[in-house]
Amino acid sequence: MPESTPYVPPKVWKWEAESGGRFASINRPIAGATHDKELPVGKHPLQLYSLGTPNGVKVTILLEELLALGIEEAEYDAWLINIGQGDQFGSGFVEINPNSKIPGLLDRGTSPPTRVFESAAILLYLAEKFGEFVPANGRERAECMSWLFWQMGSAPYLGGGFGHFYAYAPEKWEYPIDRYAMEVKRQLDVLDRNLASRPFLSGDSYNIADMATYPWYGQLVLSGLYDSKEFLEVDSYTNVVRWAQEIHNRPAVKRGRRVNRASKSGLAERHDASDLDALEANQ
Ligand SMILES: N[C@@H](CCC(=O)N[C@@H](CS)C(=O)NCC(=O)O)C(=O)O
Repeated sequence: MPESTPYVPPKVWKWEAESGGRFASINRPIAGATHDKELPVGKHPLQLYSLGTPNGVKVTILLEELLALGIEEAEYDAWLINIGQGDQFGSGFVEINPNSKIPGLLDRGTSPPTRVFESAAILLYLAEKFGEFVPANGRERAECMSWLFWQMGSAPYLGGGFGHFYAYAPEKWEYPIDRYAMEVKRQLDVLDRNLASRPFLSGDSYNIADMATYPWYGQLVLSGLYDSKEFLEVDSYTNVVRWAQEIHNRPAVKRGRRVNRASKSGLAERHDASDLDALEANQ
């Protein structure tokens, strides 16, 4: 095999060419809007601008769970932000999320309207607004916050690290795949040990920590995100599989998974509970 020349970084990094791989064309080293585009506004106070990725689905799961409890004020309009086409860099979206990533929420029920970005901040905002799915105080709340923030700190190693190098990078490189596979397996073991002694991540109650973690680590063990089921031996994390399956089967979770998905089994946009009812009736 020919020896490859090791990369020597220049003194100053310059953005000269796309790095290759999936998503290379939307990555930029600068923030801010690239074009003017107002966001659409629907009839409900809650306007969600998102996509049915793991980070997006966290929020639609919570909203559907709130609606399933009969909280009508949680009705929402969900608009599709197509990150592959650069919608996240439109001026209206950047006003809601200066970080140009889905999900973004605008609560027009407050005066002035409240913008919220970062999926965990959105989960916490909604859970506190409606007083559900977050323990009010004490040790239980601390435990819920700990797992919620654990998820936010950990998932970038799964998606941006392991997923990127295992599935999206232009070539397979052993060093980064080894590094991130090891970290993701360690994270799965953290979850598995925790779930050995309790039904849900923070104890007996199903809450926003589970809703944040299921779309990443739950989907990883159930369907093998990045086609990695065998590679990571995900079936061996039996407590995670049991926990994920239980959440996966919840009716509200099934509904939440379908929102902001431009596919036959999903809805690109959702503006009323009846949109999902109709979809479910047809399948
Ligand atoms: N920490 C953020 C991450 C959000 C995120 O990475 N969103 C991705 C989709 S899952 C995105 O919008 N990517 C578009 C881009 O990077 O340009 C959160 O949890 O809300």
